[in-house]
Amino acid sequence: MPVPASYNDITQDPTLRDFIGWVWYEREVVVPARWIADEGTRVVLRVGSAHYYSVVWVNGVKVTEHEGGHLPFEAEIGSLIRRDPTGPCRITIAVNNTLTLETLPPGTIQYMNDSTRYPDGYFVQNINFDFFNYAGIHRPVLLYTTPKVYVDDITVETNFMDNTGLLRYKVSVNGGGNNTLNVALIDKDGHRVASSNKPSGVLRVVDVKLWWPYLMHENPGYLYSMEVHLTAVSESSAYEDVYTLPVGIRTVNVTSTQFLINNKPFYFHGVNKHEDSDIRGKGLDWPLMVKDFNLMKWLGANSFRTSHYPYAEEILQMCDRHGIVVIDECPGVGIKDIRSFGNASLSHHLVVMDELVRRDKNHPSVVMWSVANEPAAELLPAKFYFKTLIKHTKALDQTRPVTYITMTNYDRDQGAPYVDVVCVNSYFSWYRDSGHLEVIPIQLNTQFENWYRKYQKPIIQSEYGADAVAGLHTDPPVMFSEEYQSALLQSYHDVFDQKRKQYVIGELIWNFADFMTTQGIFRVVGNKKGIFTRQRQPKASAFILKRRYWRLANEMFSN
Ligand code: GCB
Repeated sequence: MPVPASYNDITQDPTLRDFIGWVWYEREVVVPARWIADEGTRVVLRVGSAHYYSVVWVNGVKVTEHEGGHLPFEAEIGSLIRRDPTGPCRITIAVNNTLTLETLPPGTIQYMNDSTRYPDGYFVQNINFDFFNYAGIHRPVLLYTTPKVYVDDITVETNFMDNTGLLRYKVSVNGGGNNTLNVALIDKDGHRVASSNKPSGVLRVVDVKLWWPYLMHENPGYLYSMEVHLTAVSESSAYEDVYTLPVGIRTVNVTSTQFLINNKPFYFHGVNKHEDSDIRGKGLDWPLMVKDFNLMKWLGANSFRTSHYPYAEEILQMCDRHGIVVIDECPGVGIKDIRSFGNASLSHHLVVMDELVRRDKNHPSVVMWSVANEPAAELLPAKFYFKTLIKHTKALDQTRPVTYITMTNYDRDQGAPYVDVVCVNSYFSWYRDSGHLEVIPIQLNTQFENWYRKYQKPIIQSEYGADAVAGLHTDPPVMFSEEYQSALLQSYHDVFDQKRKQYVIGELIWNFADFMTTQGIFRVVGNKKGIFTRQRQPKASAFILKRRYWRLANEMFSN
């Protein structure tokens, strides 16, 4: 089985495509002899992500286990491989994709006990989310080394005053010893613009070049390099560790009507994505990733939401470099059952936010955390659940706003008082009033007015859209044709154009591309709400959005 990739679509075997349970990956590798010989080297095994639950062994010895399908985990394996320095290193990873009421996303296993209708022991996996539960090792598995004393983590928070950039940082070192640290900030031309020898502090950057979003500035995505140089002496050995972190200097603020980046109003004109494509499923794929960035830039999109789980770090690194703004969503999708609001679910959700913030906190492109998508926010336990979750996330990161994506009626949403930005999904003239495009102006207007009147917070239309089968044409527009999708989008846009003068701060189309879902009577080989097909070819709607997004960009640029 190739890695990285989902295993589901690789073979011709239908039982593997729809498999639920444990699968096993195993491979022998040869580790460089000097890694083994040098006791002062830490050898780390790192898994970018594996969906959903993983147990990892090296040479038959369990080294770690991890819950959660979209974030990295690692284990130090140096002492283990030193036990048998001449033998190969056998890495075994067992992965289980079963979802329960307490996983994120949640699901249930349902046994079908009627022996007149189902074979013995027959069960199905039920889920409450609209994408295929692809499984396997989705991101690269790496072996890397550090010295025994090493840079374990860096946190940066940025600000600026007039022309001076302020970079507050903290470096944590693990492994003890007598350390010397040198921290330097290098600009794109290779000039050292600030430095320090303290583990934490503030670097001042004169004539700062700020990090700006794509299409908001002629030089978007400006990154400095923060070079951290550690030298340490421990038990009479000397160690040296160097880590380079790309740093963008920018601020994010929210008022009751605006989203500000570097104190200027930012309007999200972007997309919702999925990690999804033919054959590889959710596996990381560089050509696909670069293609998607080219398409987003062609479209004039300045942002996307990582619906409905954290994406690969490589994608966020691209966002930093290209100035694409990100709403970073955790896998809290499909939390519908009241039993998924209990303590066990909440504590796992808090751990996932810890892992997510630790991984993504230093990306300038990430401007907001989304802790969930369309939870059953009307249930009473949602109040405590979201209050706790949002408070926890704000304590982890005091610089970014926090939201979750809602579809609950504004009057019954228990968590809305705690979010910084209201993010609403709606599908007028699709799931309700199907075929009646004429209701969009009134219903969308009512939606915005109600939410704003009640909460006085800026609003993002975090999803809207319609399925369109590429190549299907009807005039007058009929559902599932390219014309209907285009007409629906345009009706939404008319209302956005009125409300963005007031408190609507963004619009994210559902979806960037068609994507695979579970089989069901509402989906014809997947969800077809993409403005691009799954193979990344444009539908008519893509050209409508392209015209609109470039117009919006020109407006923002000239302001
Ligand atoms: C939604 C969900 C998204 C679905 C979409 C749809 O509200 O957030 O995951 O795919 O609607 O197409 O139904």
